[in-house]
Amino acid sequence: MQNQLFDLLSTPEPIVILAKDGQAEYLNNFYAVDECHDLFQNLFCSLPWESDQIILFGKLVTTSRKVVWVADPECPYTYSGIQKTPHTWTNELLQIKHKIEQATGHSYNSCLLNLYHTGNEGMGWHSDNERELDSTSSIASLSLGARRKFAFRHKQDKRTTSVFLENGSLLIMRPPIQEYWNHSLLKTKTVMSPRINLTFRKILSRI
Ligand SMILES: O=C(O)CCC(=O)C(=O)O
Ligand SMILES: [Mn+2]
Repeated sequence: MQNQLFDLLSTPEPIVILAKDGQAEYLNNFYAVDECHDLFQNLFCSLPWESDQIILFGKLVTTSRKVVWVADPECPYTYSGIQKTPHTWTNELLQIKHKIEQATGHSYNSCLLNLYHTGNEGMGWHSDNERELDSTSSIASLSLGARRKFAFRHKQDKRTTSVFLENGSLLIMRPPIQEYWNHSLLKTKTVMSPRINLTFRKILSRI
C-alpha cells in the first residue's frame, strides 16, 4: 500500500495531488493572507452557525463543529440522514463563489461551511456522493484559518494521500473522485486555533 503526504506551503503553482480514479488539485494562496483574515472574520461574524446533527452508528449525534448550509432556494440537501434547509447567499459568499467558478470552470449552486474551533474537531471518513449532487461536477474546498491535515483513502486498496490545507488554499476534487475515494479532516492535538472550510457543490435541480 502506498501512502503519500504533501506539504506544499511554498508552492505557487497548482499541484495535482491525486490523479487516479478522479483528480485532486491543490492551489496555495488562492487568497492572500490579509484577505483571508478579513474573510474569516466576516464569515465567522455574519453567518448563522449551528451545530451539525449526524447519524453515527444509528444514533443522532450533535457535533461541536458548527455548520452553515447556503444554497439557491431550490436546493434542499440531505446528508448523514438529515435534511438541510438552505440559508441565502451573502455578498461575500457570492464573490468567493465567482472567483472559484473562474478557477475550476464549473458553476456551483450551494456551499457547505464548516467551523472547526480547534484541532479536537474534524470530519470522519466519507465521500460527498449524495444522490442530490451532480456527480459530473467538481467540488471545490476553500480553507481559511488554521492549517489542517486532510487525507484521501482509496475505497478499494486503502492507499492514502494526504495534504496540509493552508490558510487561503483551494482544493479541487474532480469526478469521479467521490466514487473511488473517501476523505477526512484529521483531528490533531497540536492545533488550538479555528478553521473555516467552504465546499462549493452543485446540486441537481429537481424537475
Ligand atoms: O473541512 C474540510 O476540509 C473537509 C470538509 C468536508 O469534507 C465536507 O464538508 O464534506
Ligand atoms: Mn466531504
